Order: sequence, then structure tokens, then C-alpha cells
Amino acid sequence: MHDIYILGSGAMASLWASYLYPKQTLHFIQRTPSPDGLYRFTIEPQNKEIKGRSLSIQDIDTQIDYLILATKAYDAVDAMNSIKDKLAHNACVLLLQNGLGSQQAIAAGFPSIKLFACSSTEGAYKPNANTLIHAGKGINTIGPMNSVASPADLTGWLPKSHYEWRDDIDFVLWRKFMINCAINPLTVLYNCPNGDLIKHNDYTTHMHHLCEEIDLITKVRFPHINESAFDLAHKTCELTAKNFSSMLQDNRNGNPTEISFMTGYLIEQANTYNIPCPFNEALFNTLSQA
Ligand code: KPL
Repeated sequence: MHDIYILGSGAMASLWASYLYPKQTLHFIQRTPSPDGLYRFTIEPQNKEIKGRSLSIQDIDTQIDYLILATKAYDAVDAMNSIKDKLAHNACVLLLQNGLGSQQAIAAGFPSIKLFACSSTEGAYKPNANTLIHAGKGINTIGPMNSVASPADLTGWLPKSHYEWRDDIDFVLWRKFMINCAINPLTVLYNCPNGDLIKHNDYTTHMHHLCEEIDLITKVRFPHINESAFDLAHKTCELTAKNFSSMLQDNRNGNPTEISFMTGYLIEQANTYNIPCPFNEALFNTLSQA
């Protein structure tokens, strides 16, 4: 049995907790820990109860060997900094953030920590703090974010049945990032579910323009890629037609969005390689001012 700390309270944090429980001892790091010191939730449709300790960062009195960092991308660096004094010098940390940029910033700041990133196609949401709905079965892909992280470091604490290992996680993350850049901001702009982007001609044309720029930048980063952003995004819109993207959900809930880790990071990459991306820039500016 391992002591696994989970920082973040969203659907992905809970989904990983459900994979680990009851084999491992779970510690949920929460801003406001429950008065009885326990956090519990039920995963549906399995109807299984998951429970673990509920504690704040200040309550942690041992060194953490295993951490799952499941915050939003914009909170990830601050979260790592706030917990760094509690981490063993060679701790294993699994990063579950959407988009790109936060994983790279953490990798730059924590060279001795064994850092792994996960890209997931699992579908899950939390209608309330104590219920997790596992809405769609997907795949978790995990790989190393730095040279001290190896697949052997995952043995024992992460269940093999719940992830696939890929050495080239950068590419896996980038492929999902292409899809997110093509879909998420447009669903906010047009205030629509994913499927509408391929139903309305003017939305689809807009997606085409974004995707042409995404492909130019992608070709520089990953010359071997044989898929286009538009094809990937189109397929995803078909498969998730009724879904509201994570960015639209954040926007509707009045929360900050992860646009800086999607379109924002894309623009940074475009600037690095001197590739113009006017459609993505215009979209970023429109949504950032909203
Ligand atoms: O990952 C997603 C998200 O909403 O963030 C997609 C693939 C767009 C599915 O909604």
C-alpha cells in the first residue's frame, strides 16, 4: 500500500482516485478540509464509494513520495510551488493538466522530481462534490516530462490496467492540444456544443482557418505527423457532438478558462518559429477581452 496525495478536486482527480481505491491510501489535499478529516464520493454508474483523508497542505506532516497534481492548468505552477517543501527530493508527480505550457514550466522548475504527464480521453464530470459520473470510457496515456522519470517508477502505485505508457508523451499531448485549440475557443465564441461546429458552415470555415495555422506550427514541431488538425477536430466534434467543451463549461460557470494553455501557447510557439497565425491571434484577443 502506498500513500498517494491528490491535489485538485475536479473530475480527473476523482477519477484517478477511483482507479487507486481501495488498494492505495488516499490523501485529498483540500483548501477547506472536511471537519471529520475524511473526503468521500461515489462513482456512478459503478456505485462505488471512494474515501480518503481530507487535509490541507499545512496538515501534511510527512514527505510525499507520490503526488497526483490535478488542478486547472493556470493553477498548476503555483500548486507545485506551494507543496514543494513537502515533496521527497525524488518524488513521483503525475500531472493531469489540459493544454500545454504548465507541464513544461513545472519540468523546468523541478528537475529532480520524477515528472509524468497524462493525456486522457476519459469522460467524467462531477454534478456535485460527492458524485463522479464516469460518462465515457477512454484511454489514459502517460509518459515522462523529464529525464529522471522512467516507466519503472510507476510500478506499484499506478494501476497498469488504467494507462498506456508512451515515451513520446510530448507528441501525445500536442495531438490533443491541436484538437483543443481547434474546438474549445470556438465553442465559447459561438456558445455551442462541440457538434455545432461542424453543423454550421460559417463555424466550420472558422475552424478551417484556425486549423491551417495549427498545422503549420505542428509541422515544425512534429514533422512526422500525418494527421491534420481539421480532421482530428472534425472527428472529435462527431464523437462528442452533444458535449460542452471544458472551456465553455468554465466560461458558463464564471471561472477562468485555460485559453492561455491552448491558443495562448500555440501563439507563443508560432512566434518562436516566426509563423504568422492571425486567426488564432484574433480569437485569443477576442476571448481574452470578454
Ligand atoms: O478535451 C476536450 C475539452 O472539452 O476540453 C474536448 C476533446 C474538446 C471534448 O469536449
